[in-house]
This record gives sequence, structure tokens and C-alpha cells, in this order.
Amino acid sequence: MKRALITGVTGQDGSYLAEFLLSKDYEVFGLRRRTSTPNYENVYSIKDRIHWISGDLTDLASLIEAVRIADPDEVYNLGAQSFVAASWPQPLLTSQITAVSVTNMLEAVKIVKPTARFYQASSSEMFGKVVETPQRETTPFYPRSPYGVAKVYGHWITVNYRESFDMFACSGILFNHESPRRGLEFVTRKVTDAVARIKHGLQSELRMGNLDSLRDWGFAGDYVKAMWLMLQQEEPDDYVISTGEMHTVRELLQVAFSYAGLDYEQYVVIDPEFVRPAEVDLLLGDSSKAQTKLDWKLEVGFHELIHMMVDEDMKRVAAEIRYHDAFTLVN
Ligand code: NDP
Ligand code: GDR
Repeated sequence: MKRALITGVTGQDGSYLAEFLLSKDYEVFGLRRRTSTPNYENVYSIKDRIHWISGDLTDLASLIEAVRIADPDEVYNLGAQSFVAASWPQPLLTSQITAVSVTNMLEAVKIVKPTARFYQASSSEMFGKVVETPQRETTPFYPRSPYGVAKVYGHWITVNYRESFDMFACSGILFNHESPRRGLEFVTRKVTDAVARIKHGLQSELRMGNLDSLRDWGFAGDYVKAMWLMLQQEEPDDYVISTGEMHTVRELLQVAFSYAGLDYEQYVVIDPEFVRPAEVDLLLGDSSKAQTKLDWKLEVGFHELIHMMVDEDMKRVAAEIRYHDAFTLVN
């Protein structure tokens, strides 16, 4: 039975990856940081099948202990301050968690279990300003946010540990990927949640930022399989994971609202609060290397993904209303 340690297991990707590894009979260890209230929503159905280890990415001692306890064959470093917009008001926190902590994690592995295979969650945000389209493994980086800058550090320190210490360290340069478990502040989920709330009469408008930016959106469930595939190869390497298709935020609005029989133009209000100090205008990935070398395949397309997210948010909002009504009756 293989053993895997996942950081960021309570997040979107961590939860899908944990499910995938459990389905492959892995013993899964999850690093969780202390929170004042429990935060198991994404992993609720598998919570009892994960070995939980307390720790924080900014605390090297806790990571050393985590690697010692897990004794992993594979380490997936998914933990991060992952919201780009939050990285301007919190640049130092973002650097500590998203950049320097990658070294913490690599050090913990190097000290305790240097033979463990290591996956780093790199990002298309590293490409930032358009230098080449589509973006591939060889495209130069030009990050446009403190988050993007932090991810460039995480990427290069992973490459550096591979080259310096002969560690099996891979970096997956993943383009935007979404799901019903996406955090509510990210644009796809913000939109599908709003569609559900508007449809149920709980919300009357949706305040948005730049509708012209273009993103290459895939399904998180497909992308975690690529992470695993990277660690099954003979040699460590870096791979772009993307759909090769891009859509504007405006198109996302159109697809999500019209699926629920609504016209987005009647609800969307542009609010400067959601416009970023520097924008990444266009992301489009070329994942041909991953498709050829990893035999990685995309299963869920853009429309199917957005429809799935609207469906799930509709169900969730309806359940919340039922719960609220029942509670009101009881009290
Ligand atoms: P989420 O924001 O959903 O999850 C982030 C996870 O990191 C959470 O489990 C969070 O814990 C954990 N975390 C944050 N800070 C710390 C800390 N100090 N110590 C320990 N754990 C911490 O992100 P995603 O699942 O969407 O993304 C996973 C990774 O992939 C991230 O590194 C992200 O930057 C990267 N990425 C994501 C892409 C995407 O489109 N989703 C694309 C490219 C890269 P808690 O639940 O306690 O907050
Ligand atoms: P991104 O995702 O920054 O690409 O980072 P996000 O969904 O936040 O933004 C995508 C695009 O939508 C535009 N936008 C808005 N975004 C949000 N969140 N809210 C709005 O109201 C809004 N209006 C317009 C943004 O300006 C942007 O252009 C995600 C994260 O998962 C990162 O962790 C990951 O590394 C990258 O994807 C790849």
C-alpha cells in the first residue's frame, strides 16, 4: 500500500486528490492547520479515511514531524494562499505561505524522507503578462500579482531541489480548474452561486470586476489525475495542464445564467472593488507534453463544467432554504 502526504487537503484540489488516491488504495495523510471552527466540508465523505496530521506550512518543525509520521512515498504540496486578489492586500502572508513554505516542505522531505516523490502546485499565473500564446513549459514567466511572484519562487525552488539534491520533484503548471468545491470568491463559483441565489430569490444583483479577461478553465477532478501521473514517471519533470480552450468572464456569465433561464445583463453590475491592480489578460495553455508523455486526458469540457457547478449550487441553496424554513418553524 503506497503512502501519500497531501498539504492543502481541505481545499478544492486536495479533496479530489485524496478521493482519487483512496480509490487507488493509497494510505492518505492530510496536513491540516488549526482553525477555530472545523473546515471539513470538501472532505466530509472521506474524513474518517484520512490520517490527519496537525501542522502549518509556515512552521518547518511541524512539517518535519508530518513527514516523519506519514513516511510517504509521495508528497503533494497543494497548500497555499491561493486567491490572487488577496495577494495584493496580504503580500507578505502570501509570500510566506505560497513561496517560502515550498522550501519548508522540500526541506522537511529532504531531511526526513529524501526518496519521497514531490509534487509542487505551480500555476499558469506565473505566465502573467502575455509573452507567448499558447503558453507551454518553455514560455518565460512574467507574473502580475504577488501570488504569481510567489508561485514563480515555488516553481524554481522545486526545480532547484531536483537539480541540487537529485530529488524526484515535479512541478505541475496548472491552468484554472474549477468544480462545485471551488472557493466562493473565485469567479466561476461566485457566478454559479449567484445564479442559484438569484433563481431562488435570495440575491438581486452580482457585482463583478473585469469581464474581458480570458481564462482556460478545466475541471479539478481531471487535473488531480495529472498530478498523480507526474509522480508515476521514470524521471521527474514539469508539465503544463490545461484544456487548450479559452473563454471570457462575460462568456462564463452567459453560459451560467442562460442555463438557469436568466439574462446576466439584468443582474451584473461592474464594481471597481473587483478590478485588480494588474490583470492577467489571457491564459491559454498547451498541454500536449502532458497528453503525450503522461497519457493525460481531459474528460469534462467548459459547458459541462459550468452546468455541473450551477446544478450543485442550485441543490445546495435549495437545501439551505429548506433547513432555514425548518429551523424557523421549530423556533
Ligand atoms: P484552495 O484555496 O481551495 O486550498 C488551499 C489549501 O491550502 C487549503 O486546504 C488551505 O487550508 C491550505 N492552506 C493555506 N494556508 C496554509 C498553511 N499556512 N498551512 C497549511 N495549509 C494551508 O486551493 P486549490 O485547491 O484551488 O489549489 C491547490 C493548489 O494549487 C494551491 O497551491 C493553488 O495555488 C494551486 N493552483 C490552483 C489552481 C486552480 O485553478 N485551482 C491553478 C494552479 C495552481 P484551509 O482549508 O485551512 O484554508
Ligand atoms: P485567477 O482566478 O485569478 O485566475 O486565479 P479568479 O477566478 O479569481 O479570477 C479569474 C478572472 O476573473 C476576473 N474577475 C473576477 N474574479 C473574481 N474572483 N471575482 C470577480 O468578481 C471577478 N470579476 C472578474 C479576474 O480579474 C480574473 O481575470 C486562479 C486561482 O485558483 C489561482 O490559485 C490559480 O493559480 C490560477 O487560477 C491559475
